[in-house]
Amino acid sequence: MNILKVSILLFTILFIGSCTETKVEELKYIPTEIDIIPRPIIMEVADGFFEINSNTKIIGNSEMMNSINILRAYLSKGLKENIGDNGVGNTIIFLTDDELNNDEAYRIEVGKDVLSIKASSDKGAFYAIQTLRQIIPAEMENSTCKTNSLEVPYYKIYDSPRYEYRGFMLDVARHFYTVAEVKRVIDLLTIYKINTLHMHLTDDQGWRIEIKSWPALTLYGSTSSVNSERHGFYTQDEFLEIQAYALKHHIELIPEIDMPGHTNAALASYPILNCNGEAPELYTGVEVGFSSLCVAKDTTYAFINDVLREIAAITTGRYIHIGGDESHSTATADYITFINRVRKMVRDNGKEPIGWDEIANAEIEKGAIVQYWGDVKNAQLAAKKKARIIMSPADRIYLDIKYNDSTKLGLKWAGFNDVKDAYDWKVDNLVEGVYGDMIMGIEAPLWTETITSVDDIEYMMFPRIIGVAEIAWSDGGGRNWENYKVRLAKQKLRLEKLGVNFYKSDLVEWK
Ligand code: TNX
Repeated sequence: MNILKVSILLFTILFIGSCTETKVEELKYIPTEIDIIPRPIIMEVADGFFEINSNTKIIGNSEMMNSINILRAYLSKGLKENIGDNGVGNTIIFLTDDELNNDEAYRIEVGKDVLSIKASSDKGAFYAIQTLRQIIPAEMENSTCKTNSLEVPYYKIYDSPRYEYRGFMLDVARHFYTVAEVKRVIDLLTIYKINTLHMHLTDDQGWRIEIKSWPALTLYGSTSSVNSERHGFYTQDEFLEIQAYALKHHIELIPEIDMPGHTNAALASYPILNCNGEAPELYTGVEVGFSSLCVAKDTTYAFINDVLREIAAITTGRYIHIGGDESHSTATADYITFINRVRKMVRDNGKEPIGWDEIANAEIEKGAIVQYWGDVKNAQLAAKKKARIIMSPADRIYLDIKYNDSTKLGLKWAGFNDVKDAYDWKVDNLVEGVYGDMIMGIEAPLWTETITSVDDIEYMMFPRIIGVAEIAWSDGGGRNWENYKVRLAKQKLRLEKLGVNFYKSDLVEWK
């Protein structure tokens, strides 16, 4: 017997051997109350079950093939036999429903012979799968033991998101994360219907994206990080790989090139970008507000245009984020001139600019996108100028802020954001004058000054990101903390099965 066969045999024995622990086979899921997060708009359950087994076929529209394949793969992980399109038993069918007026909306109807998923696009179908995933046992997320069948209660669900923008931001500049690590984050975002991944690609501590026309940005500018702990960069091919993975999960990538401040890594890489022609040292600390591109130099704009052109060429999404925050070393008048000019340059490169709330002080037109993070006056100014506002209140949903005094990771400049703080707020009531349609959506940023591993990322994200996802998807009259915390407690097994390192806050009675 060769080594391969021996190891396969050994693996098989171990695999069967471990089956005594988790018996998915014996699992019956008894629905007690609505406990899907984010909570669907309408959800009814009746007596009876649709049984998924090896005879079940999954069929549907070719436009929904991406979702169909994802569901097949998901179910095949936990079922003894793979599930395909030529079973002779009952049917899971994906259908187009053009009456759904939002391409992320979906319906699920479960009966004895048919489980139907209806949507107007693959997006809606994909979110239906995420809901289905929470209806079937959590053991399916990671089963050491395979089951013959699964039962899905007779559910009728109609669902549609409140906000079109449901985001998470990862700062890969303070500390760098590999392609595989970012994919892991995408996998986890998917479950809770987050649809935007904003990547903070550049900052004082490092430049993390290859720009072919300015190679020193990565040859030199990527070699630093906070405490010199984790540096690196993505080649454009790697960026494309992350983006393709995100898109398959219906997540739009937003690259951020932060300017004119937060630019020490670029300034250190090219003396010519500095007003005095001298490059500063690379930076490994955590201060902010000390760097600025040279606003008066033509070279600066030639540089920015090259960067924007290359970024736009590899970005399939609609947006490029230009940062614009904490530019304390740029004179106000210069800042305004700079933002006006750079926003136009983004548009000339075929993308829509987004900026942190400080950009409201520049000449922004109706419909410009402003991301509120901390300055109420900026948010109100943006509202007055009829901007569209992304809500990222630092004192609620900054995921790098500590849960409480005993949290080892994180910062506390914005107070503490415990699980309840991150969930228990009303989007329309947070900033006076900022409400309704002017709010485009919600984004929870994770800055990584103190974060150095995926375990750390997960610990700060979870469970807060689950609450953020619900605010973004299902906010409305009925949402309240007392009800939410009971539903959140039930996510424990799923998070454990997924191997998520989450914070078990005392505020929640984990089941
Ligand atoms: C503020 S929020 C920043 C970041 C820091 C963060 C730490 C914003 C637009 N800028 O540079 O990493 O606080 O919480």
